[in-house]
Amino acid sequence: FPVAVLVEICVFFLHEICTHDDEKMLYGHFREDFMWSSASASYQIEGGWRADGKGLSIWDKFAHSPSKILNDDNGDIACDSYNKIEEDVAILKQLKVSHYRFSLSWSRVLPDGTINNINEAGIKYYQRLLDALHAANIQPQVTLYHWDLPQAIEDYGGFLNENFIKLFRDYADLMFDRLGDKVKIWITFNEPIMTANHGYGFGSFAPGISSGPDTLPYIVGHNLIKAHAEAWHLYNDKYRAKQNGIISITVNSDWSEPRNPYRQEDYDAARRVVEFYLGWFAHPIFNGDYSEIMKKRIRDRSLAAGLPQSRLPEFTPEEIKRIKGTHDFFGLNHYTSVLAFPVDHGDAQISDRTWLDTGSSWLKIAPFGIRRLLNFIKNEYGNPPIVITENGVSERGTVDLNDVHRIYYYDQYINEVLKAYLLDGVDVRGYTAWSLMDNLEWTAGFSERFGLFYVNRTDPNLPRVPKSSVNFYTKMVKCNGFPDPESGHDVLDDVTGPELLLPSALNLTVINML
Ligand code: GBH
Repeated sequence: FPVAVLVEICVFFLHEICTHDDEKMLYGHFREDFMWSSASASYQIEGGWRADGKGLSIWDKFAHSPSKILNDDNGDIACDSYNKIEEDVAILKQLKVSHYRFSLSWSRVLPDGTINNINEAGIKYYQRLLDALHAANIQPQVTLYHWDLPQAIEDYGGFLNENFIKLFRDYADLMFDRLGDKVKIWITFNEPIMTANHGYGFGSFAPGISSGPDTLPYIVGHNLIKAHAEAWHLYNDKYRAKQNGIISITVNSDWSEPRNPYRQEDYDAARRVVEFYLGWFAHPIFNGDYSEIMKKRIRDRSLAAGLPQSRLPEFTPEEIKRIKGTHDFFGLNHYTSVLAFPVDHGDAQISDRTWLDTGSSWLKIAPFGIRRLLNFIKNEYGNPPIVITENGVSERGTVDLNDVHRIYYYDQYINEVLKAYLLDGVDVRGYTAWSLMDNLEWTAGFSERFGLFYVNRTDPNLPRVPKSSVNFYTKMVKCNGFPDPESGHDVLDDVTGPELLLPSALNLTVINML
């Protein structure tokens, strides 16, 4: 061989070795029956806060308390989805998704939270929505609880009261009975950690309780896990045989890397972050009981603070058995990653300066994290079927329908999901884009916009207007992934516009926009 050729061969292989999987796009497809979905939540889109006998929820009350929500926005009208079933189903049809994930407003169907007082008008709204979805051949994924607890239940202590478990079971029973013939996929709770920590720890979310940040979140989590398990068993025993659906929980988690990859302490911190985030709920439900890491850490700190016992409540052996296995799939919401390292009072989390900003301060674009988190779930929780029930990105400020940053985000994140599926053998069954349309982003109000569709709030009709990402996501759905451009005849060939820009060019655009 002439030296020049040898050098060239070496350079070629060096390049192959050095370009990590993480950086290369992978071509390929998801399972044939892959569930492509987009999501919303009742309080964020419905409005109709007092329509037709609806009771108040903790978010109604919270939003009407001064300065809890940016600009004092509230969900009184939101996207008016209570009156816009046709419009919502029309945009889902435009997206060509096979599924739609939405949540039920508990106080719309049970104004005082209990089955003593059933609001038929509320149930009818969901029946009409389900009928419209079925007519459009879109399968519903229904969340029973996405944070809008009936205020009447909160008045009796909400999640802190063990009676919550029975109230949730009754509510679930009614919903399975009245809606279950039209629903094949149920989710009990959305992101329990947010209820525990933000609702009853920091108090930054409804119901805004911050009186016992070290203890109350663990009590809330404990009752929530038991309520989930009771709803799962109820469905399993009473409804599964005739309704033939599946039911599980959706947990959310960031992925966490050590800040310094050469420091064991940072590795341990990164592991703890995921174990306290995802594992708090996933471990009891998939593996049985809280993880040793969590039990030990909280016990040590409780005793060190002079308490007689751990702040983390204990499950009895019977409870451990009853909770373990109450899942039909692993529901996962994921948005971003962090770098962890230990400090005196816990584990600090920062982000890498190279990760792109978005419209939400907490959300940095770090696509590699979703693949690692999916692998973590595969390895830690017995390789369960995973449904990604939320993933997405926001913008704020000036409206620009050409949302190249969102196209970039979905392109990169979904490709990492494909790598997890094809290269790592993770059993990924579905992907859900958060969100279908711009909506009430909780305490950020309407200022942070996650939608594929823009909602023009200056027009009283609140029209849904497609952003450029609609076209992109629709093609992703139609292609069921990433067809190889060299194979010639694939649908992605007719993609035009920003998705053809090189990633580096896109990065610049994204930075300029935000
Ligand atoms: C999901 O929560 C929700 O399920 C959905 O309703 C929501 O609209 C969507 O994501 C977008 O946020 O650093 O104290 O400011 C995502 C969970 C919410 C967790 C924001 C981290 C940071 C709050 N994330 N939170 S803070």
